[in-house]
Amino acid sequence: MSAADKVKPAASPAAQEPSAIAGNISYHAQYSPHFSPLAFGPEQAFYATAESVRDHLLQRWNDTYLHFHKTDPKQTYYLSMEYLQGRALTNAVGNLGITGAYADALKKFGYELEAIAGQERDAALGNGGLGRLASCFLDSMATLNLPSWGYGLRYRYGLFKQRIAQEGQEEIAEDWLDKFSPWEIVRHDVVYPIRFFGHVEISPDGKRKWTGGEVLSALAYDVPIPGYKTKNAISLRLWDAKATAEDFNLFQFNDGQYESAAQLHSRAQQICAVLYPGDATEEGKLLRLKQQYFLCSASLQDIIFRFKERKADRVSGKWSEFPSKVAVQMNDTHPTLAIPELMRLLMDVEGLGWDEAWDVTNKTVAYTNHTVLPEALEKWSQAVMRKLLPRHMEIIEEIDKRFREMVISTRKDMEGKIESMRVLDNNPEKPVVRMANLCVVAGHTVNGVAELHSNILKEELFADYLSIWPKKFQNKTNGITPRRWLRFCNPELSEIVTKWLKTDQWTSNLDLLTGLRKFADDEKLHAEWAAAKLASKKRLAKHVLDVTGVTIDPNSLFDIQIKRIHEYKRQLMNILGAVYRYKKLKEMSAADRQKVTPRTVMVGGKAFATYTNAKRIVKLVNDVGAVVNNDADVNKYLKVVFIPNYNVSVAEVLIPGSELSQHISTAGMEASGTSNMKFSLNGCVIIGTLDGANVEIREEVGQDNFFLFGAKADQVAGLRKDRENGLFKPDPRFEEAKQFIRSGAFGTYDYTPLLDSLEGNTGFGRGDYFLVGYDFPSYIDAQARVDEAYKDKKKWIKMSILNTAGSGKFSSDRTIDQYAKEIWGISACPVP
Ligand code: GPK
Repeated sequence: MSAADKVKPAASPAAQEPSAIAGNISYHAQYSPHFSPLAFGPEQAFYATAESVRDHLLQRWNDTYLHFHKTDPKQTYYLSMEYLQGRALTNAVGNLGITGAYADALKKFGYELEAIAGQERDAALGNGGLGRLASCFLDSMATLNLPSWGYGLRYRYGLFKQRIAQEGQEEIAEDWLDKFSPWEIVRHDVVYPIRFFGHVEISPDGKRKWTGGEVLSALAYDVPIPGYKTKNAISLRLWDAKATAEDFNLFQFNDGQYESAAQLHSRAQQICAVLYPGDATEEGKLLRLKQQYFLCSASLQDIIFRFKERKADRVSGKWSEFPSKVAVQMNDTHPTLAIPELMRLLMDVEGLGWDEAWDVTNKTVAYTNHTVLPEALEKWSQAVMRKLLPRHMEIIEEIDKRFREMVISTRKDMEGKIESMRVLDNNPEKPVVRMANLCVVAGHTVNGVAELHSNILKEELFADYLSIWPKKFQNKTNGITPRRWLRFCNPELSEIVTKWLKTDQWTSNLDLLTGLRKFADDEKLHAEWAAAKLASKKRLAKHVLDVTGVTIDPNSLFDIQIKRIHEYKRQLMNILGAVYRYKKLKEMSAADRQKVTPRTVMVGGKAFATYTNAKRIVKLVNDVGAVVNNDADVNKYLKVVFIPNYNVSVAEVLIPGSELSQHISTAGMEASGTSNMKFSLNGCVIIGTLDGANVEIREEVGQDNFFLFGAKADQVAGLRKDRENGLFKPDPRFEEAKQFIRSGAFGTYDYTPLLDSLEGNTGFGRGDYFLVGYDFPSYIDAQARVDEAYKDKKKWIKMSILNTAGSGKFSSDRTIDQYAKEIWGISACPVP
């Protein structure tokens, strides 16, 4: 049926009333010609609705841009290679306060808003925590009215889709742009040249100029980001790579040389083709470095353009003013090239001397570290860097030289440390640029993402720099947006919170949640709380049935671990625990089984395509599930489910329905974790180690409301030594669980290499680097305490309430407010 059959189209952008909104949706269905006019199924309804909502966003975006332009405040630019935006429709209408009006409008076409919102594809331009953090930060920046923008890349294919087949995980190209994204606005007037390769020319007066090579164009796409209950909407500006008509060789084409005629066009397409191209090959490494430079160069050219645009007299200088108008935050080391690129633009294009350019750069850029895992600290081959970015390599060499000279002349005592602190590692076998060191040397501030992690940075990873720059190092404990992660994803619980707090202000002032503490024993609240949880559990169970075909019991304890699959996150310990539980259930009498707390263990997450052990873990969870779930003796008491294709919108279903969630990394290895905050906020109790933000969550919710186990961060090094020296005596339960898998109880797949990784340094053993063996007994004991606690319904609900009540600190509004005040020096600039 055509949209026009139901509602007369009306071009009324930013309409507020349901009937006017319906007219506008109808208008978009017919005059934004993406589909033929007669079709108006749920999919077409989604696109037309989104375009109608976009009208609201655009109006705000324009007003905000103009307001920032006139007020000329200091502005933050968040540079990130990743954003995990997920779906946008529910969030947009929710933040704009027009959910009800859009729901009513869609009813006129016979549609439910929720179902239409479910049509949207996730924008998955990120891998995991770091990317989702960037997206939560954008929401908070807009909500706090901060002059701030995000910059990223417009990947054609975002994070792969995961399919579970007989052999385990399969990766399929993701398709968020297969039709189109209704949220992005292409800016044909925002285009910058980006050079690769070439060489440096030196003019007679000594000036250096990078020239030659190949030049592509960066084209801007803006995704408007609305704040919650504010007129401000900021921008996520995503760059796409383009070649021009001039780059197209018509002569070659007419000569039948089709591929070489469009060579530059195809190179441009490669740049933003995929998020995180495999970098096992030299080509892959080069492409990844190109992506990073592309983001940094386009963003900085744009930032400088805007700096000049806002005041006419800046066209010819005033560079000392730059750091009072611009803050650049580098989200991990991926955008480190912002440092040499800003230096290059200031010196080679704007004509500043080294000292002045260095001063401006240093006062402008700051760096967030998200991991201490050595393999994740980026190091780029000097040869590759010199070939792709010859001028930047010169600048990096000069930064390195000046840093060494500074230390030698001012800090004799540090001389022995210089080699490891330098930006360049000139090891003749493999000379590299150490990106983290470059960030520390060049940035004005370095921050970790949770107290424990920031302390490890100061005491270990960056300890040597601390004595040179004691004030450079800070902590900014991560946070999550309470809009997406409670208000919109869990409407049942949100309503209860609003009702008992007698206000919905908690949505933007999350500390108000502490007001729930005084009702933690109230039976009426308990009843409402339990009913909301059950509703969410049923929704979750339906999702599980839809995507796996497995029926799970909403009255069992829902136990969830969802995150990227990584050995340090120890999904393997979780599944060994489930295997141990299964074995004990099998051994029990039927009468004893009836006393057991029924449990549904759910694990979800993607393994990096070439990470073999992570993929084996995915396979193991699936294999264990296939046996356990079909075992009629025990499947009333235990189910094990692998949730395929974990992403933001799946998390929005899983987290509200969770009762226990596992955050069980080896202490000291998870920088923060952010899903732990989302679970706790939704009244889910955590079983976890003293790692990352778990430490602070436990402090906030109270230690009685957190199931703690495992070694502490400061024990880990000693325990690894013990293990190496044969001093570790494994618990029989650990041996039993491994042996059960080795016996073939879960099929014929060879899990030997995976299980051997948990053995000592003998034979194939990798020494159990992640200390699963050491922590396993205390993990099993903690799980037994969970079972007992769950039997006492009152006690459990109280724990659940106290988790929500203690989550106020973990709002990304708090985190961003701290960044704004303590790192960026920016303040709110609300559109009047
Ligand atoms: C850290 F280094 C990285 C990375 O490349 N990707 C990523 O998602 C995560 N992270 C940490 O592992 C989490 O502990 C942390 O909460 C998250 O970044 C955000 O800080």
